[in-house]
Parts: sequence; C-alpha cells; structure tokens
Amino acid sequence: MLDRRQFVAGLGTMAVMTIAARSAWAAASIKIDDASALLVIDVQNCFLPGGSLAVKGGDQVVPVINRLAKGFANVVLTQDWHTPGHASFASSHSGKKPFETIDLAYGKQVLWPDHCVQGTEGAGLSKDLSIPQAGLIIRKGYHQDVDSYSAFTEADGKTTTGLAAYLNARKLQRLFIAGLATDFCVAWTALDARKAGFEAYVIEDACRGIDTQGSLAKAWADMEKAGVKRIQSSDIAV
Ligand code: VGL
Ligand code: ZN
Repeated sequence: MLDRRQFVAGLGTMAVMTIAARSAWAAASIKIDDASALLVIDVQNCFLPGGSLAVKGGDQVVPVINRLAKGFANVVLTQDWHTPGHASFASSHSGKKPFETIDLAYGKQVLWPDHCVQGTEGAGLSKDLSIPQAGLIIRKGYHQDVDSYSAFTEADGKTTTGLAAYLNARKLQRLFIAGLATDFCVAWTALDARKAGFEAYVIEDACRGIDTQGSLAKAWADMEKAGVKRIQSSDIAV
C-alpha cells in the first residue's frame, strides 16, 4: 500500500521530472537554418593536451563539436598557420618569454610559444574531429610580421582572409562559433563577425580558453558588448 507520505513524495518526483523534461525541450530552442554555418576554430594538435600551446581541456571540445556538426550542412574550419620564426613567437624576440607582450607595428601582441608552424604535425587538425562535410578550411596567421587570431581580419585590422566574402556569397549570415581558444581566436572571430554584420553565437561548452592576464573575462565582456550571443551546445536543436 502507498501511504500518504510516499504518495506526496511520488508527486514531487513527477513534478521534478516534468520540469526537467520541459526545460530540456525549452533549452534546445535554437534551430539551425539554411543561413546558419558552424565555424570550428583552430582545433589543432598544438592547442590540445601535449601540444606546445596546450589549452586546458582543449580535447574536451572535440566530442561536443562532432555532435553539433551533424546538424550543420555548412561548416568552415580554421587553422592557425604560422611561418617558422613568426612575429607572434616569443622565440623570435631576444630576451622575451612566452605570455609577455610586445609592441608591434599594429599594436600590442602577446608572445606565444612556437605553435602551428605550417605543414607540421602540431598544425594539423585533431585526428578525432569528424566533420567530413566541412566545405572550407581558412588558414590564418601566415604573414610573417602580422598575427591573426580572427578568422576574418588579421591583427593589422585591415588585411582580410576572405571569409566574410565567402560567407556573404553563400548567404550564410548566422554564425555558430566553437573551438580554441575562447579568449583569443574564438573571441576575435566572433567580434569581427559582428563588425562585418553577421549574427554570432559562441557555444561556450564547445570552447576552452587560455586565460592569461584576465583575458577570458575581458573576452566575454567584449563579446557581450558587441552583441555576440553566449549559448550552450544544449541550446541548439541538432
Ligand atoms: C590562438 C594564441 C595564438 C588561438 C592562436 O587559436 O586562440 N591563440 N595563436
Ligand atoms: Zn597563433
């Protein structure tokens, strides 16, 4: 026999289950449409555990991105693609150490360990990424004296990668952004997307940050100000 207390407890459980089901349904409320594209930023060996500029938990974005990507017909991948001795490497500036900053012709530059050198294993995309339908790989950061965190515009603020023209030509105007690192290449890509008139959604749990000198909090604040939408992968109906 069910006594009154068990019955009431049972009702409580049912209520919790109903609320959970409803919020799961409400959560996956963003629909992928024909104007939507997924931008997968720099999921490269150098940024994964064991890499020369490893982002903490960087490998954890891969299964999240693979799952999401199944819902996208339009996917662009990016690769950081530096020359040997690139200006963004601390090793190119005598007396400088990684994570220090320097003034270059276009402004302040964080200096990094050597990473993502063209054609090396470290510059390769993670072998665990599974997005065979991806239609374009944008490489960036290949001019010796100019860095490019953004997939749209180099750090000089004017040299384009061609990505905006590609997206516009294909009428892709709603951009979902994932990858590494939240506070550098993801954030700069999202900010430039807004500047170029695109809708931009950054999928927080499909990204990981480097977080040097407050960079992660600043990146989220800048993105919020620019109208970038901060979402979770569970918000997207795949
Ligand atoms: C990145 C630092 C240097 C990134 C690239 O992909 O976020 N960060 N180069
Ligand atoms: Zn780089």
